[in-house]
Amino acid sequence: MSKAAVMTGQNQPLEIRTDVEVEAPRAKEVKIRMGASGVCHSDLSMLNGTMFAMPPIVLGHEGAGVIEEIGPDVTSVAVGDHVVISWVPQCGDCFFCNKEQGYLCENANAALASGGLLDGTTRMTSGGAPLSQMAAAGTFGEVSIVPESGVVKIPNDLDMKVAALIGCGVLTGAGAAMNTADIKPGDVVAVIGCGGVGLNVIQGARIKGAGEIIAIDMNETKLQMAKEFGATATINAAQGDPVAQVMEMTGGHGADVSFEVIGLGPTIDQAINMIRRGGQAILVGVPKMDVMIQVPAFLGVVLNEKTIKGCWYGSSNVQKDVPKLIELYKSGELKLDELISRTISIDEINEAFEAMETGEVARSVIQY
Ligand code: PAD
Ligand code: ZN
Repeated sequence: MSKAAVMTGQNQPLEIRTDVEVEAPRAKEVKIRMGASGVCHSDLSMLNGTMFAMPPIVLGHEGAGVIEEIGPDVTSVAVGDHVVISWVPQCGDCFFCNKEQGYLCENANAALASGGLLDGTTRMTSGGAPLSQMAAAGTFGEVSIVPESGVVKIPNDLDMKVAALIGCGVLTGAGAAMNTADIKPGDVVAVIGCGGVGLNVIQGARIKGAGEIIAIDMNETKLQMAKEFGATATINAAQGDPVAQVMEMTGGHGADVSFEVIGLGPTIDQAINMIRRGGQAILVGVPKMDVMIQVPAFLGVVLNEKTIKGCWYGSSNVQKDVPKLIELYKSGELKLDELISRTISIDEINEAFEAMETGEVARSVIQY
């Protein structure tokens, strides 16, 4: 039996269960002893109803651990390997994977919607009842089963907390800047929302050679952190209209590229309105289902040739991008230790959600 933090209903505190049974991995699945898991806003979004959840469910999708057991037909990893979990298990052979868009993998999408693994069923039970697994993962559990295609092997000496963060916040944020957007050296980049994901957008933009990076948040602590990650200017959105301020800072043209990394209608509008003619607005934050994009087709998009582009998992092909990000971390270009505001135990998960809501932390990371 093992321990896991379980969502039992919308807006209910997660329950710490100690009676979780995890069955043996089936074909092309692996059992993972979790080393660490970050707490991402998407976990909170499942809990508060922004994203669809199927309780009882083990939340958590940003994790890393050690392979404890492998199921039949597993060939790419072995017992004892250290791995980062990919919450989009990329099958490598579907319509999208064949177009090198593994982040849109068809098989992964079906699993994500099912609350289970690739076959739609879960490997965890508590009190005899099945527990769903968020994003074919469920990293708020000491032990989990994930698809073989949902793990990426990493060096054994990489700190588990750092590795966990790569699994979502870093792949998504840095990937949004390095893969999804087309940032040219010298570009003016604006990032709205400087949490765990937004800070990674900032450092991805720095690595891509952005000339100016304008960080926008309502929280002064986050704006200070944004500077450490590469922001060259900050705007406190609680003190005046960020669009007007970006326009003023760019001689009235607007930013070359903006990123929305919160998931709110008004900040999505800001992201679209603060880019220049010919600019790109990249939407990363996950909004509620009923949020609409409001933009005049002619004056907003056609005449000004604006690109509005969604971003899923930083457009990452995980088997290529995880090693690349680890290299950037080792060379000192990618700051990952600095993202960890708090190291907590699984028992403190509800406090971690509170800290996220008050904006105190970039990331709380559970150490198992
Ligand atoms: P977070 O809570 O750590 O950060 C959000 C930041 O936004 C905080 O610093 C807030 O202070 C700031 N903020 C809130 N409201 C405003 C406002 N009106 N104006 C300016 N700043 C504001 O979240 P996170 O970084 O973990 O996640 C950010 C979003 O990204 C969230 O919606 C999450 O679900 C989404 C996400 N998307 C993907 C993807 O593939 N698209 C992956 C992972 C996370
Ligand atoms: Zn996440």
